[in-house]
Amino acid sequence: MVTPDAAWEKIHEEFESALKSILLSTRLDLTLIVFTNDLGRKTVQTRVLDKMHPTVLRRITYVPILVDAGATARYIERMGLAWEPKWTVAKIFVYELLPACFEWTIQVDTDILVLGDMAELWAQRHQFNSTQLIAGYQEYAYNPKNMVKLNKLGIHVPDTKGFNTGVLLMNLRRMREQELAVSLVLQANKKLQPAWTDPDKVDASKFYQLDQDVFNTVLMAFPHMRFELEPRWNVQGCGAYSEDEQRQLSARPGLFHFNCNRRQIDAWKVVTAAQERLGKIPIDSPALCACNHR
Ligand SMILES: [Mn+2]
Repeated sequence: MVTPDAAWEKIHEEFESALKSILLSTRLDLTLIVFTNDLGRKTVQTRVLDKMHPTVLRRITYVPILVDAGATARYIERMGLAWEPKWTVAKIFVYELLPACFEWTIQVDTDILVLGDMAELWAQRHQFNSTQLIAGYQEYAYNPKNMVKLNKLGIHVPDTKGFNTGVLLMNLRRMREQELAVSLVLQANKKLQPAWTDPDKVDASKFYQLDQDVFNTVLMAFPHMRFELEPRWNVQGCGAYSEDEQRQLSARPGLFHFNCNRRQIDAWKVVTAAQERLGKIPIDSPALCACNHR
């Protein structure tokens, strides 16, 4: 989970609600890795974990990782890029930021609500073939213009929908082995800056693609690395779902992702009912121990 400086209260609220929904949806124990700053680390400790019931706390191993200094910045520097790292960049370098003993991870934004059993999503890793390394689902508010720029560099990017990075199941071991692919794209991006349409506005020393663009660039140029999740694992606020799709996704929901100002999915019955149930369960409740809240 990634937490920016600004709007911490909103993020804290999102984080708490996302975590509660995860705990309620599965019996799995969690290694909770939170990418944040020092304030975020303390806030998660004092306002969330310290308040939890001991039986619930037993399920969680908390691993805060500070991204505003340290490994991310050094990694970017090593590639010769001067860049103000955005918070979400941690997603790209997660395989570098986590200890080598972490072979797999599920990476999620804070703006989510989980209703399906995370154990089912976790089990999807057994379905990966020998070349796949990241699983996700398509982006509903995708801008293909970013990809066109890469075609100019000879990186072939087919005209297909991109990947949303709000929910990713990652084979970290394989990502470490394939580090070259990500590096290549970052280097390509650096070379690309002067070719942008309005060069006056572009600082060539800075890196402009956000995490999702980088993932899409890699995964579209190297589609054999990509594993497609079922739509139920990333039901997006950006999505323009038909009534039929809504019915299907509501019948067996996995995870709701409130992107695009929550737009569509916020009003779905299954979402409002789950929000209401979650709201009635305080963070210190032993009910978060393990059950299924659907
Ligand atoms: Mn999000």
